[in-house]
Formats: sequence, structure tokens, C-alpha cells
Amino acid sequence: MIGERLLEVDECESTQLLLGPDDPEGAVAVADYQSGGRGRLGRSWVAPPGTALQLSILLRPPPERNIAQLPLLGGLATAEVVEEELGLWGSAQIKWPNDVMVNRRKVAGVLGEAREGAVVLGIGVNVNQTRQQLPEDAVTAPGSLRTISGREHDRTALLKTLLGRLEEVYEKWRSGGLEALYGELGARVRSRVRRLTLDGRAGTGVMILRDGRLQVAFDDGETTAVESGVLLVER
Ligand code: BT5
Repeated sequence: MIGERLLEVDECESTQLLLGPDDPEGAVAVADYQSGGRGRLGRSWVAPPGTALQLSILLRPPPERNIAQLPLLGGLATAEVVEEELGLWGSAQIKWPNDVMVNRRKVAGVLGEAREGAVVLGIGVNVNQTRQQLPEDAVTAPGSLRTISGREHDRTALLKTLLGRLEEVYEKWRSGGLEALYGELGARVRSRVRRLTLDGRAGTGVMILRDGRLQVAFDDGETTAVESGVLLVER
């Protein structure tokens, strides 16, 4: 049950580091401030104290499931909750593989880290940051619920809703795989063709496959399906 074990701290380096092998599946860690918030591939996630919703969830999926799909699940649950909170139906999209976008701005990011037989799924949602409090140097323009709605939002209520939605999405996936979520994902994953570079090779994103991978047509003529990705990290 996601969130049954809930650890809330004022400050930590990263909530990703607060969960370990002794924790039960579904354990959640939440921090008001992270001094070393992590993004993917060594990048960082930054938010001033008291503004963002930052949580990690420990999951132990059954072996037949592809853990690289988990960030998509996190993105789906977050997109639905963000959209409901904003009251803007159909406004939140998932920018493959792990960004939640509203009005072309990144309002949330998801990070999957595999370790010790488990996956730690991290979610950061920009809730009450003002425009000035969002990172200036971000590659994808950032936004927060506040910059979009013009008002502050209750992070505690959002957390509760998000944990409930994550539970539903995770249970569906655990029993039925990504197929069980394909309709919901299909409505949200932005498969619009976009230019990208992967390991230094330029290409174009063609479409999201049913297993969650992105089909990429490289400029050199090769076409490959790319996994959304859970990073392998050591604590
Ligand atoms: C992500 O990585 O977007 C994953 C973020 C996951 C954060 C959560 S918070 C709880 C848990 N504990 C952690 O330590 N992490 C997780 P990526 O796609 O690599 O995006 C990182 C990039 O987004 C950075 O290089 C910045 O350009 C930009 N960025 C940093 N902070 C941001 C923010 N608050 N809002 C929007 N963009 C941001």
C-alpha cells in the first residue's frame, strides 16, 4: 500500500536516499527541502524550502514487469493529479520519458533508480514556486502550479491525492502491465515528432510504442526503440 509507511522530513540531501532494503514496498519519503535533489543522468532538481512536493516511493515490482516503464507510471499519476488540481481538463501531458508539462512548461519531473532488488521512484512537483523561484537555466522552461493558476496550492492535500492515484496506477500495471494503462497513457504522452540527440546521434522521435519505448529515427538512417529508463545507481 503506497504511503502506508510515510517518512516526512524538513530537510535532506535527496529523498531518494531515505529509502532502503529494509523498507516495505510502498514506503514513501517526503522532504520540504532537498540540498542535493537529483535529476536524471547526474543532473539536479532544485526547489526552495516549502515550495515543491518532493517524494520517493520504494517499489518491488514482480519480475515479469519491465521496470523501465515505471517513470511513465509516475508521470501519468502526476499528470492526472496536477490537472485535477488546476481544474484544467486535458492540460497536463507527459513529455517522454519523464517530464510532466502544462502550457509547454515543465511542472514535474520523475526519476527511477534501481537498486538492491527494488526501484526508488522519485517525483518532484513544482507547486508554490513563484516565477523567480524556478530555475533560470533549465533546458525545458519550468512552471509551477502557482505560476499557472495564480494561486497557492495545498501540498499536503496534493500528496494524499497523488499517493492514491499512484497506488491505482501501480496496481493496474502490476497485474496487467503497460497494456492496462495504454489508453490513459496514450491520451497524455506527447508523441509529437521532435528532434533529439541520443549519445551524440541526432534523430527524430517518431512514436511511443505500446511497451513505452520511444521509436527514434536517426539521421544516419537507423531506426531504434529506446527504453524510457530506470537508472542503475549505487547508494
Ligand atoms: C527530472 O530529471 O526531472 C527528475 C526530477 C526528480 C526530482 C525528484 S524530487 C524527489 C526525488 N528526490 C530527488 O533527489 N529527486 C526526485 P531531469 O529530466 O534530468 O531534469 C533535470 C533538469 O531539470 C535539470 O538539469 C534542470 O535543467 C531542470 N530542473 C531542475 N529543477 C527543476 C525544477 N524544479 N523544475 C523544472 N525543471 C527543473
